[in-house]
Amino acid sequence: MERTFVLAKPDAVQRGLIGEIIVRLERRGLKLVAAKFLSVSRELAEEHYAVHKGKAFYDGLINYITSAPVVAMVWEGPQAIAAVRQTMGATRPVEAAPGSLRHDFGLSVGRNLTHASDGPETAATEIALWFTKGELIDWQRPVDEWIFEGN
Ligand code: D4T
Repeated sequence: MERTFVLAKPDAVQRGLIGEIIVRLERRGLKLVAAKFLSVSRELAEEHYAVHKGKAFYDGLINYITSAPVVAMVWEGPQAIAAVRQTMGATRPVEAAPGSLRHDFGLSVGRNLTHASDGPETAATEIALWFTKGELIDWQRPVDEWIFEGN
């Protein structure tokens, strides 16, 4: 089973879209294994977005992610990384598929509502950056046999 890191970014929190993000992931069948509401420090933001340091949009990105609280989450399921990115839609909302969250609620790449890990290595790094091991909850959900084939 795969795990992926998801952020409801400051714009999603300010716009009252935390529930919308969670309901879409729950409805898809993914299982929540960790969640917390927090203000992002500059240090954490810079570590999370280290790969983008030096790019033209970097300073704006750091200011944006530290500007208001976020909800950090870990979701689990078969191919959870691909499934969550598909539910979120392309990074640029005007390129996101109709029905995806960024399409349905977004317009600007710099206000694109969510973050989701883009591969197994980033998922592992991001989960370890944002959560302690003790914050990741292993729990059983009987309905999984009706969602996950071969569970
Ligand atoms: P995140 O990391 O926020 O989920 O976005 P993506 O994984 O979908 O996209 P990314 O890493 O390419 O970009 C990280 C973050 O930077 C913002 N951004 C990106 C921006 O403001 N201007 C840009 O031109 C790009 C490419 C949006 C997401």
